[in-house]
Amino acid sequence: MHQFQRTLVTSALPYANGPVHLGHLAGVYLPADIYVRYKRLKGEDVIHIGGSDEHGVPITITAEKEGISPQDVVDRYHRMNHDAFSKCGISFDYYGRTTSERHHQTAQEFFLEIEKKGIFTKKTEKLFFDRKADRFLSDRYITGTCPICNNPEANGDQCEQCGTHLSPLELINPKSKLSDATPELRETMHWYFPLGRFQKQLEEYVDSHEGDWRQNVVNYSRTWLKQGLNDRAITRDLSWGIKVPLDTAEAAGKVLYVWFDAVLGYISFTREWAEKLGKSDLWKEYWQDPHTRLIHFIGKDNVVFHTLMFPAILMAWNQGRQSERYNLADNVPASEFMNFEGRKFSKSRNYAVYLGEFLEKFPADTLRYTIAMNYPENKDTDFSWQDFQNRTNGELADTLGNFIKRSVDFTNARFDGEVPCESSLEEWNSLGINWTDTLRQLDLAFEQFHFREAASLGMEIARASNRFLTESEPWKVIKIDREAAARAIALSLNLCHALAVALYPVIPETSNRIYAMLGFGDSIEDRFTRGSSLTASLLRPALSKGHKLRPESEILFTKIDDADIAPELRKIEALLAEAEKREAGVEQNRQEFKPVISFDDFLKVDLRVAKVIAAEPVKKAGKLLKLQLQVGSVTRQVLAGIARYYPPEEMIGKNVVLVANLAERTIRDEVSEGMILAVEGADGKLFVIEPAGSEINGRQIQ
Ligand code: B3M
Ligand code: ZN
Repeated sequence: MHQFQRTLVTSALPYANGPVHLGHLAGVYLPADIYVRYKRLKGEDVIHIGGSDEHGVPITITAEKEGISPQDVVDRYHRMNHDAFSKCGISFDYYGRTTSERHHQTAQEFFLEIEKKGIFTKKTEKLFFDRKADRFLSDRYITGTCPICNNPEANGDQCEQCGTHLSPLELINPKSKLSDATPELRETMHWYFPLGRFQKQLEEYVDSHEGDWRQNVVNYSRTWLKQGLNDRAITRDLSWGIKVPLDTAEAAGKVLYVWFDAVLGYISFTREWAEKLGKSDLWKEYWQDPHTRLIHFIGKDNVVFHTLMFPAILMAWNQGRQSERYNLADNVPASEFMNFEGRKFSKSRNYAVYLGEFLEKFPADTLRYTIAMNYPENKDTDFSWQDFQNRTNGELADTLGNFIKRSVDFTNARFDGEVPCESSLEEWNSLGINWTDTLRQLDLAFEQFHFREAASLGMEIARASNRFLTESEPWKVIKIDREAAARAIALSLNLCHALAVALYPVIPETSNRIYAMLGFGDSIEDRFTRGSSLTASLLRPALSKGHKLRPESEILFTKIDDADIAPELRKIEALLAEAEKREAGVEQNRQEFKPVISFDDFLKVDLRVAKVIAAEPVKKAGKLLKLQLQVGSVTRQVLAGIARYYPPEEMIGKNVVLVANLAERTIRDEVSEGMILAVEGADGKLFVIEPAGSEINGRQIQ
């Protein structure tokens, strides 16, 4: 084990194809931010790199739908997400975009290096091509009928209705989403990354992290490894993306597969960060110095890209090199999912609370705290408005906010806004808080990504502080023993300071407001970069006698009334109702009824039960069966368009419903004396309606 000097933290690059929602925040961005803020508190060298994933087919689909360019789409969502993150206090050192020049260059550099080493393989395959649009169609651009559930709007990669993963070749009646044309199969050549060649190295890599990686991360990776790693296509026939950097005919019109380029974004953005600082080589210390720790924060759906794909790409780069070798990730803390009011967030179904919108109504720290307390570390968790309201009102406002305000107000009112006396170590250690244990537990919790526990430990200190102040009653005691009151309030102020520090990674803005009330002119970030220490802030009182507070206090948290969240709850209800309707399939079979008719009109239709006594195909009319029906004592001949669904012999003996008084028609020289009733199934198949009962032949249906 080597000593780590530096940490590079990355957060999954959200697609710039929609706004990020609370689920993303909970799984990736908040945990990453809490982690880096903690590292900064400890005075460690850490940077947090993130940015937008701006390639990929869904972006071009959005662009086409809206009639704008893919660049317009990514410009919009890059800005939107970047804004939402900064409002939420997610402190990226750099937030890049995969459309940047530097990124294109970096990704191409990797492609060329691996190509030069002869690692890629090339394969020709048949893919759907849209002649009208003159384009190859990626899976997402193809729709058709699902072979499993007959959903007529299945996508080329998956059927949303039954959840089956599909290949476009399996779709019945495939159609191009671009032109509605039926696509044709055409040959095309692509570059493949032979993951299998790195199988052994990857197995060793994953094995070496057994025990320090989360079990789910090891398990997902092993499931893939056990199946044996296959070649993965890393190019596509598309125009939006990073061009395959070769001047050959076979490279024309091809771009890198979005996942191949996206993971390299972490590197490009670190380079851009360094360039922005005017130290263009600094990025190498973060990627190529083996004493730097690399941590990827991601959601569980992205695990294998980070534990197998990306490491394999780096292994391919490193192969045969003595210098400029890249580090592999030391940890990949992948989260489970945070649900929303008991259901999965779903962008496509609009079942989500978007981060930007949320922060227009409620402050970031109340959200950060609630989400930290529901961090989906080992299992899926849930965000509910009720829980958000309870935590805000009870834990943040009543416990933390109230304690800070009472301490500061009392000092300002009765002790001239100054810390009235020195607090001793002995007093500090008699508050009912074991500081050494707390510090150790906090450190473990933050370092091992147990963020729920870290936030709870902070809140425990707040509870103990609140209890101490309430029990020591300095506002009463001061009337008889000013010194005792001074000692109690000095301790309380020191507790305010400790709380600001301990809770800083989770609620940074609040911590800085506490710092300001305590009379510090600069932020916690500034003070800690200049050498303030976490240990010192917790293990002993930090404020000396005479330390001046700011004369005004403020309310740190506003309570949330039922009325504040009522509209949100109503919105959920509407969204849930919609989702349920969709699930029940009501949406799909929306009933459109014909115009109303009178009862007399209805009585005009003579419906009879009839029995099929003979059936044969009609020559030159492949759809039709000629049926002889027994209706009471008479027989009728009817032509029915059911030949594709019923062989003639299967019809014989069936009871059917005959429209007995329909005007005669002649079809293909055959007379049809009525119609039989049938119903169309999901895929257009007809089912003949068969009334049950043996003594009903010839009866009228009423
Ligand atoms: N954009 C997928 C996602 O947002 C993808 C992550 C890339 S990380 C390099 O879930
Ligand atoms: Zn299906």
